[in-house]
Amino acid sequence: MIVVLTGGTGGAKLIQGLTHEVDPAQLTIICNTADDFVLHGLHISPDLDTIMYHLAGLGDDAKGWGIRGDTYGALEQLERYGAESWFKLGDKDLATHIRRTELLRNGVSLSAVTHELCRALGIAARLLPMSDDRIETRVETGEGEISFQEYFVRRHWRPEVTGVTYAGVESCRAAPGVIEAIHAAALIVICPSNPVTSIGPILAVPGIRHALQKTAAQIIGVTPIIGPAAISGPAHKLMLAMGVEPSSLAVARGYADCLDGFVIDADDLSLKDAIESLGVNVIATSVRMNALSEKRRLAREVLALARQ
Ligand code: GDP
Ligand code: FO1
Repeated sequence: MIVVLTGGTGGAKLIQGLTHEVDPAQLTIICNTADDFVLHGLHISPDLDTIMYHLAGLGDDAKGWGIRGDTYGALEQLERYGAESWFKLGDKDLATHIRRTELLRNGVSLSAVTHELCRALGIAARLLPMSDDRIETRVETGEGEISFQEYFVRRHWRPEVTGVTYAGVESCRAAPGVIEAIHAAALIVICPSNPVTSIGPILAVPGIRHALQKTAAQIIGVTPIIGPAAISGPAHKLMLAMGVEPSSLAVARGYADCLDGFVIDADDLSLKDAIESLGVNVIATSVRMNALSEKRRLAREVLALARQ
């Protein structure tokens, strides 16, 4: 069994590659839920949905999120009513949030809702939220504390960040099956996801980091950073705000207590020795994934590193 730790868009690319290289039924995907928020009275789980749509073959590769070919009629109408429209919810995507919200209101857990949605979409892989409890990444800025979606989408990651916290994480519990999957895995892949807002919250869920340290599985990470900057998004800005100089070395240091192997970009070959001195096997290759062939090649390299 292969366990994958992921956020949304960056992780979805590698997971797409993995589903072409191994039987998807072998995959258990543990997904960040600290980006979840409520808008229009609906429970939105952006990372779960990004991964779910990609696993179902519905994902929008160009945007990285949402459903391919979705329309925005409902959002236009909401806008006419004066509702908030900065978060672009497509018509089909809205159906996911309506169904999820209804089931949650009926007392169904987020993991059971996710299972139900994935079953309906014919997904063979197992997709687990990191927790059924509410955890929320809060971004502290010079203008006050805001949610991650407000910072990322509404404010286009412009406000200066002074800190990031995961509200609710200390008292949350890992979702059913998460710790068991980590212990039962032969390989665990830490996706090239945002280390602060995607992997950070997963590792902060009580029991997950400890399970990663104890499992007999090979743990392989892939960097989301080339040189001093993220391939996309604000990961480097958020690392700086956490007092860390952004680089693949810094990402590897953050995971070093769990890692067996780490994949960095060939442009960062000069960091290989420093990362290996953390006791981690390193390969330097091209970590950019645009075409499916690149996603598949990187997935194969991760599998090969685990076999080494
Ligand atoms: P989010 O929850 O939608 O932000 O998704 P993730 O946290 O999974 O992904 C965001 C991270 O993916 C960013 O830090 C990017 O640098 C990284 N990323 C995006 N595209 C690529 C890519 O092609 N290759 C790699 N290695 N990382 C990528
Ligand atoms: N990202 C954007 O940059 N703009 C959007 O309007 C937007 C809408 C959206 C709707 C549903 C969904 O599941 C994801 C959406 N995302 C959007 C992506 C989302 O903000 C990011 O993938 C992650 O939450 C960042 O971790």
